[in-house]
Amino acid sequence: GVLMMCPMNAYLENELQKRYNLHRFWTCPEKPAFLETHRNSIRAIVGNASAGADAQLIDDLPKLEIISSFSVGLDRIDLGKCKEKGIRVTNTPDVLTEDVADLAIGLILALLRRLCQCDSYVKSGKWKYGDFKLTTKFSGKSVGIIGLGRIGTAIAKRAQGFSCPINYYSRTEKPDVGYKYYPTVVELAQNSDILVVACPLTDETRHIVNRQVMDALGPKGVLINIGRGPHVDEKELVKALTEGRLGGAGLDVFEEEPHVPEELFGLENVVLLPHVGSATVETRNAMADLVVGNLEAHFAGKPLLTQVV
Ligand code: 8YV
Repeated sequence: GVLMMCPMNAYLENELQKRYNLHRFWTCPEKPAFLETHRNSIRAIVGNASAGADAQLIDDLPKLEIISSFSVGLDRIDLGKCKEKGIRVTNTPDVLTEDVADLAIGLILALLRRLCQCDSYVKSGKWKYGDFKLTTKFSGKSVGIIGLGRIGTAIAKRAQGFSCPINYYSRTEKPDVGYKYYPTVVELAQNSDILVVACPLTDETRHIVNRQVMDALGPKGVLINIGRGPHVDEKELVKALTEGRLGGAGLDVFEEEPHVPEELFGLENVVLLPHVGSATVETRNAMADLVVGNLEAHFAGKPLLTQVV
């Protein structure tokens, strides 16, 4: 049996159903009773960025062999527990890199050029009655990236196309990338007009964008988050934005999705998206193929396609 944690993608659900005895966890009214009944038949879990597998669930399923995640981020899976119990873990890297990097650039442009306000200005008929106020140029602005992995690098390449100087922070300096390295996020923020969060969420990166970083970015700086909500101290972000200590924010992720702080709704210098970084038909299909491909490889005794643990 395969346990799917929450609704993700119709194509994925269909492909899983064709191959396996698929249990949709979100439709079970009595979860503890369900786990008790199926504890000896569930051999795989399919999770995503909002529902993974914690230590308790892993312990409740003694026949669990593999967790195949419909996401690149693995912060919802207890990886330590998986290592300890010899449970394999796979994710969906690479196939979503371009979409997430594209969306980061989209957020920057939407925020600086006020695309959403421009759109409603025209659609509401206001264009006939006045001028739209000037916005902020993107090309040539310095871009600071937290995390120069697959996604961070793809964002850097795109920003280079806009003639932006690129700075980055990561745990260690990368040789030969040609971008300016800063050993702390505060220094990165001090030296960047636009700060982009593109690292995995771990204990070390939780609230990596704190009040000090926001103040270093300053009233002309903008924050872009396409990583995970908890990378940013959201309470401090709301304060920094409402007090005018931070220039703006473009956010695809939040600390308690789908909850978004309502204080942000009225702010002109904020763009809010419902976690859609990888949400294109093409990419979600490719992610689904990887999830299924990993399960098939596992049950056929073949090497996994994208193994993490
Ligand atoms: C998805 C993501 O939103 O890959 C990730 O880490 O956050 C996203 O691609 C999610 O897992 C889809 O359900």
